[in-house]
Amino acid sequence: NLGKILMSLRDYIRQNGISDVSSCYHSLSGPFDGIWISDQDITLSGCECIVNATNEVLFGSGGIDGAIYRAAGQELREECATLGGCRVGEAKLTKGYRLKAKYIIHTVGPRYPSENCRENLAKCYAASLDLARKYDIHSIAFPSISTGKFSYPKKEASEIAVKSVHTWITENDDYDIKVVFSCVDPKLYELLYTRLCCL
Ligand code: AR6
Repeated sequence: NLGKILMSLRDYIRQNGISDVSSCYHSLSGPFDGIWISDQDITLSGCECIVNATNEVLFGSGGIDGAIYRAAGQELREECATLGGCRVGEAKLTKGYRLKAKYIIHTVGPRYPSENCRENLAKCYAASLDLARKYDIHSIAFPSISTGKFSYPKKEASEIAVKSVHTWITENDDYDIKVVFSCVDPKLYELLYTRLCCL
């Protein structure tokens, strides 16, 4: 219920244009073995890098993709157009433009159902973290990839997300990185939180 009240408050604030306070009341919980969870809109994240759940042509208009393009501005579209697309399970990096985040990592989640969708979803998290490490990024916010338009069941997607991020952190324990799941959907928040508590 608290999640629903916060979502309504967030909508009220957005509709009334009081955007500068909307980052003040989000909750950040953790760390759960190095991983955090937040109910904040990812476009407002204070992390050095945010991850975009996009499509193969790196040109979206709805969901998280649309929100990131609107917040980052036209220059982001222009840079994305030079990247030659992105395959499912892979990741590409751009600047963050008008976002607080310095970088955006764009990854393409699998549609559900599809061949190897479980492996491909896990690959999105690992590929994004590999790229973050390559660019010396030390804080990164993830959305719940594929759980919107691409219809991945939320419970299974949450298990895969937590497992793949946790595995990556364990395998890269020489590298200091703060990973945040940025989750505006109360049901997903609860599922991710529950998985994180089991670590
Ligand atoms: N902050 C955090 N999470 C968000 C936000 C936000 N501002 N907005 C949405 N979400 P989706 P997909 C969550 O559909 O399933 C796009 O149009 C949302 O609650 O954006 O990977 C692309 O262009 C959901 O749980 O991504 C592709 O064509 C999650 O983000 C396609 O949709 C992902 O929802 C990608 O589909």
